[in-house]
Amino acid sequence: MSDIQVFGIPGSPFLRSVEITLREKGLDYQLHAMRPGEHKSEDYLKRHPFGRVPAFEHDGFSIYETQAILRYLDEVFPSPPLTPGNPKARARMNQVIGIIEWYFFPKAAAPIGFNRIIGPRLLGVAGDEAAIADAMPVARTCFAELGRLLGEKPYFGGDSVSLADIMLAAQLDLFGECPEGRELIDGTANLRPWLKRMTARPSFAATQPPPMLREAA
Ligand SMILES: N[C@@H](CCC(=O)N[C@@H](CS)C(=O)NCC(=O)O)C(=O)O
Repeated sequence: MSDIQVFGIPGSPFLRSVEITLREKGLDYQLHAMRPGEHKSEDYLKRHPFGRVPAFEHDGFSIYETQAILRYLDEVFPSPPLTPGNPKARARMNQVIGIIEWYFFPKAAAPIGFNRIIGPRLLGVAGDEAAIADAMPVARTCFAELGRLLGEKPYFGGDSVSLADIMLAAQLDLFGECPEGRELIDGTANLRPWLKRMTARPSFAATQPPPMLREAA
């Protein structure tokens, strides 16, 4: 039996991507749920020197960076596969993961989500409206591209769920909890039905963010 340990702050979409992937593969794991701030503790920084979540350990092998964790899980536990076999479909999956990491999360979801959701609801600090307004143009570009790349397909990698679908749906399920997120998701015709399909999966139902992040904005 494998020993799988996951470290993170509940509510983090990156942490949720790891938990969803584990559940899609039917793997048991131990979640070390941390409080906000604990990810900067001396102890945790030994595991993740950049002080971010999640971190992961499997049979003594420690690793951080979500996509590295997901790709590792998909190789070591290949069933069901979450990486398309076809090179073009795999490239699309990788492209979407790149968009999440380089544009969507740091330039749109982090500034908008922090100032609209995490700051006011979790940390009790008022949101910075100028930071939200500044992030909207790149957020719009992200959604236009994500809608185009999904096209008529059921999932980003084709006919079955891929790591990109898991990572993006975990992000959008939380992002959709603020007015800007809802407007952007609903304004991209194919994304709302795709997100509904993704969040209906048992792996998503079992990894809900804390209710305080979900309250109607
Ligand atoms: N590239 C990292 C990003 C992880 C990340 O930014 N996680 C956020 C939570 S969703 C975090 O740790 N934020 C805390 C902070 O920046 O202090 C990964 O893929 O794991």
